[in-house]
Amino acid sequence: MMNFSKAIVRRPGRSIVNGLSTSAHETLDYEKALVQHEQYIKALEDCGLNVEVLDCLEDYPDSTFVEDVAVLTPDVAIVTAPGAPSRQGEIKAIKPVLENHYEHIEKIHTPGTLEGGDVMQIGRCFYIGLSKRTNSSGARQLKGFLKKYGMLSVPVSETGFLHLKTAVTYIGRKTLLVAEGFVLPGELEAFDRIQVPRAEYPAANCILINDKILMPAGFPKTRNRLELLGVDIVEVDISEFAKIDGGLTCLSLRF
Ligand code: CIR
Repeated sequence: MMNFSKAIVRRPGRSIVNGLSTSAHETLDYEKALVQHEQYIKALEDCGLNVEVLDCLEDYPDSTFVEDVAVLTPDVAIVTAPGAPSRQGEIKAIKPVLENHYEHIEKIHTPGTLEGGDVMQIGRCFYIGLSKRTNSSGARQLKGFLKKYGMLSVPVSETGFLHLKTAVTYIGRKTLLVAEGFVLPGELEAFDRIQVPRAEYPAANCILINDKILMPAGFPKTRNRLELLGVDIVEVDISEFAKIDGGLTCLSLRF
């Protein structure tokens, strides 16, 4: 079980239409994104979380993807060093927010890079994926901080996806939700898995919050498979954010 009581989100600014994307995409509809963001906050609240909503940062088009700028654990918050140059300035704005919640704050330093989307928490163990955004120095630094505060970590070899959690998320019951085509690295083989069909691959990015699973709307096959677990499902439409590779997890920090 993952027990969280709070979440931090950041409202998207108009500049989100210029957010980074790995594919050609339809222009993002800002008004619609704002509505979906509001619904996302409501969905987190429906999962029992108290949500702190931060103002938008127009200078940083991707700053609504707040998960990437910090790794939150029960005992320490780690401010990351985003691998995407256009996102590096986002970290200045998150530190003071975390100081209101955490006594202990650590920081990943260059040449290390690390984005929170590459970090999958399972209880007190954190799986750290290498990617174009997270390098081995960043992963090593995070491992050191986790060890210092009595937590475990396991490095995961590069997946070919944007972030580790683009391809795989933990949904409780010793089970991973895994995108079809993603070759599960040896480090994750011990878990049971539910496959997300290729046509529904954004649904591989779900969030276990307390006793519920938050999932993106519009993926009926994956929903059916999750329902077989007998778990409560909360759905939210994030189609505008998906246009620039945004998934469910990246829109919040949970702790
Ligand atoms: C980016 O490329 O940085 C954003 N457009 C999407 C970030 C998604 N973050 C995540 O999956 N943790």
